[in-house]
Amino acid sequence: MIKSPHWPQNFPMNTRCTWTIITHESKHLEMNFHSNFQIPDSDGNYVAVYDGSDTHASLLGKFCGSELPPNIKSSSNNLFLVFNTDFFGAGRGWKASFRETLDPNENGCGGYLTNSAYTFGSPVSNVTRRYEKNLDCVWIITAPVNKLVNLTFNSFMLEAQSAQTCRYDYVKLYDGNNENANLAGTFCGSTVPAPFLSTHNSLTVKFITDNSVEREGFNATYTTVDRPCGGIYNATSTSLTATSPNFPNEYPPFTLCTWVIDAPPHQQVRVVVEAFHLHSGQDCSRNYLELQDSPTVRNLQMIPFPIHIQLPSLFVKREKTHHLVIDLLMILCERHIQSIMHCAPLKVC
Ligand SMILES: [Ca+2]
Repeated sequence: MIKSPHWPQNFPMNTRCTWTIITHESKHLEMNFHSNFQIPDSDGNYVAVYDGSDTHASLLGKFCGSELPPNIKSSSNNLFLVFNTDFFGAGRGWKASFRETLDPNENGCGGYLTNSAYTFGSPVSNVTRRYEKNLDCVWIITAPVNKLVNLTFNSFMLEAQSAQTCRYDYVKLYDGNNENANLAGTFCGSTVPAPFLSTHNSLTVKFITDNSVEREGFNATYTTVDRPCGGIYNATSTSLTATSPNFPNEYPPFTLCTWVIDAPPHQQVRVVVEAFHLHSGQDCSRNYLELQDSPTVRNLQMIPFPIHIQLPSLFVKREKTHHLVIDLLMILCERHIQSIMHCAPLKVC
């Protein structure tokens, strides 16, 4: 464990500290910052991590602010840290822990996966046919934009939980591209976890083992699949069509689709709802189409319900930002036509 000077009190100004972290030659290092990371933002305030023994090694990250940095893995057996502060603003600083781990490339303990489909699992000893002690493996799976990651466990045999908690050996799934993303589940024991479909185009799988009791481990396969609806799109002068799933047939129940549409700077997004038919209800809480002018402004225009829009219905962004979010929530089903939208940038006068 290492930390900034005076932690958790404010660190001193105009200070430079360095740390060299070394482990066994065949091993690698993983380092993670703890919560309450706080380095006031200024040019001379930062903590920098280098993938080697000095600042000539490649820079893995330079961090300040209050957002927790991602976990870091070395490509060799050492890491070099620099903590620099200037005369502007003191803060609590940071605390980090590190541990030795396996080489992601040679032993399959984690790595960055970008294939459209791949099978991976716990690194297993050739002698015992069980996983090793003290593992900390992280796989980060990234699919193309507007694709999702579908992960299925083929086998799963880890040390059992204790007091209903997976505290010894476990697998954690994070619904995003790092360990700060939403935790989707923690698994241990011998029950094979259910398949998992990511919310966006990335998924992080973490595998931890402690220093006693090893089992056969796990094996999992992921595939990348198309989103059923929604996605991130760039509006151009050519119209883009968005529809509810299965359009023009009945949409599935309990579906939330989000389209994020960006236009180039100084242009607007124009949406024409050409067809619209959601299930009738008391209000908009169960089935609705919502247009937001930016991610932070909600309910700019919520189409009231029950409704059958007179066509064509036109929506033009009012703000001069170039970001539009469209949410379509469908809980009850209705046959026939639902919604279709065209988007095109519109020049701001
Ligand atoms: Ca264990």
